[in-house]
Amino acid sequence: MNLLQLFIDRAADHLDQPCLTVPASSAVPAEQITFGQLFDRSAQLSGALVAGGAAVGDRVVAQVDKFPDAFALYLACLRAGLVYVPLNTAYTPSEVAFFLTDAGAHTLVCRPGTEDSLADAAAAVAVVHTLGAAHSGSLPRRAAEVDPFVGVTDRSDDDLACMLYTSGTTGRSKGAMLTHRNLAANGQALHQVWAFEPADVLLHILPIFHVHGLFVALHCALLNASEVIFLPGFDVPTVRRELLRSTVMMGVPTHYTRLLDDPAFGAADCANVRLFTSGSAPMTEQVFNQFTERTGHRICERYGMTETGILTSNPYDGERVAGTVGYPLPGVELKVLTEDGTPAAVGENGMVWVRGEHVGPGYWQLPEKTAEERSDDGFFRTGDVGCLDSTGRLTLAGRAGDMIISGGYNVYPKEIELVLDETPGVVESAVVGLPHPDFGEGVVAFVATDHDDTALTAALEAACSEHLARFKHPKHYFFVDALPRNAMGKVQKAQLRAEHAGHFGPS
Ligand code: MLC
Ligand code: AMP
Repeated sequence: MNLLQLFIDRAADHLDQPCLTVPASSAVPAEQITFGQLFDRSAQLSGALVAGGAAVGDRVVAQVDKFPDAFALYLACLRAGLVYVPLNTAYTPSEVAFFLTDAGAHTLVCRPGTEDSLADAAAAVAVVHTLGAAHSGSLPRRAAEVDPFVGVTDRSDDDLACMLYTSGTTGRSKGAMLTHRNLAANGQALHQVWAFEPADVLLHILPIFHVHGLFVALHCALLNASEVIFLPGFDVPTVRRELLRSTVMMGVPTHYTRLLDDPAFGAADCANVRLFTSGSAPMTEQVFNQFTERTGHRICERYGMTETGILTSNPYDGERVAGTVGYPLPGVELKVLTEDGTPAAVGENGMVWVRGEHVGPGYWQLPEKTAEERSDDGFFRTGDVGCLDSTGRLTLAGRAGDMIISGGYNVYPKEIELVLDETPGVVESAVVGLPHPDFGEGVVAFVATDHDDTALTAALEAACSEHLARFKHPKHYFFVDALPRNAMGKVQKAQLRAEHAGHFGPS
């Protein structure tokens, strides 16, 4: 079944009720649309995409800001059976070029004003449209000229709905494919375990180009036909104001630490809220406890990933334990295996493997990579290390690789090292994450060189600006004569992390 049909069915009795409310702010115009208007809008945008020649199964890549039409674009793709591929707005043209080519995209929808910088990248696609706030851009203009696409294209559960790029350990991103079934199963499981209620109002503070903001948050709201307060970004005063009439907020740990950094934030702000959830990055016990002390709320931490959706959650009614990510969601089979493939004992760390309807079919056009991460009996290897307690509650210990999670965004050191190593004067580099009070982990680079530090810093920053989204840029460079290596010749990243753990101050 087409996922959009599920949303339309759930909202059938609520078409005149508010769906997305954008409060007045400096970033985008205030706007409110109902469920009926959202679905109509998706039909109009779908009409424009199809009129441009996009056919069932084609990939539509979107790099757009956050406003109601951007969400309608996602639904427009579902409606016409197109595969929606959202991109982080921070990605540079050279990053976008890779995604367009790799996805074999038919259409690119980008921000008004970025067409020129994306012109080279867009040579790979048949159609380029722009989409901005307040119905601006060529896509809405085209939509006004053509007939809306009013039907919902028949899709089987196994057909692709979306593809989200997730950085690979080899430094290149992989397209994680997600089917209509994967998304429907995960949305319904979350809607159930977080006990959504008819009067819920979701405060939406996340970007809508990742699983967390697009699927976890918005699918729950759509399945519940709930109003969403749709904030274009995260700023503490606006969040405090809008929390007053919200019942649910989903965030990454950085959102919670920033709220706690405001000494005036407290229980009065949260009087109407029934559920705060956190995920995408580990939340420290300290933040969990401080939040409880200040507000009386125990944040419900959950764990997931792009390839699989959300896997576990602390219980809604039972005990939410700081530092743990709770129990598998309904439909999620989860096991922890030691290196020799046997089940880990209670309390023993091992690799987390998962299976279920929520797990995507693999990586786009990478059958070998897909097979590498999957066991013969269909379990997916998450790359996360953790342990189960005697009740089946999961605690994560970290990642098997050296991925950094900064403010909820994944950063793969290899991708940055490749850019740094290309810079004249760099012998070699090692990128690691150090504890950071705001982002959880902050990206830093150790650069082996005999060049002048100042000139080299400028050259490294220029190289990063050309090739890498800003959130991936090292926030500090350490210049060294040589990188520490072990007897096997492997760079000792753990040593670098330990020696410089206090660089950004107490975490
Ligand atoms: C922004 N900056 C970051 C950053 N975000 N640097 C490192 N890490 C980050 N996460 C930098 C910018 O490049 C810029 O740098 C400066 O900070 C200010 O930019 P901004 O855009 O104003 O930032 P801000 O709005 O403060 O963003 C912080 C944030 C954002 C925490 C709100 O990062 C965010 O929305 N994170 C959520 C990520 C998310 O949704 N993850 C879900 C992945 S799905 P300069 O140098 O220009 O000043 C997933 C699965 C699952 O993981 O389980 O959910
Ligand atoms: P992504 O590839 O962006 O989907 O990121 C998924 C990764 O984020 C997971 O594999 C985990 O390593 C991490 N992650 C998500 N939620 C949590 C959490 N609650 N605690 C710790 N790590 C998390």
